Amino acid sequence: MTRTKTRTQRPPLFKVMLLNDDYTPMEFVVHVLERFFGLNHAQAFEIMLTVHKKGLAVVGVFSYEIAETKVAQVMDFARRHQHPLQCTMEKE
Ligand code: TYC
Repeated sequence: MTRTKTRTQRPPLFKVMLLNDDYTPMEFVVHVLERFFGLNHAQAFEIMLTVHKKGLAVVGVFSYEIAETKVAQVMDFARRHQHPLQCTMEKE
C-alpha cells in the first residue's frame, strides 16, 4: 500500500533585512521603517539601533511579491535621497 502524505501547501516566506552602513542618518532609517513597514516610532527606533549595532536585522517577513515590493520601495527611496542604505530579502 502506498502511503500518501497530505500536507497543506504554504507559500514560501521571505525575510526582509536592513543592512548597516556608516553614512545613512539614523533618522532616515527610522523614517523608512515607519513609512514602509508600518512600525511606530519606538519600534522603528529599536530596529534601527539593532541594525546599527549588529550590522543587520530582519524588519519583516512577507510573501515573495510583498517582500520584493518593500525592498524596491526602500532602495528607491534611499537612492532618491542619496543615502547608501541597503535592503535585501532572503527565503525563510
Ligand atoms: N550606522 C548609521 C549611522 O551611524 C545608522 C544606520 C542604521 C544606517 C541602520 C543604516 O540600516 C541602517 N548614521
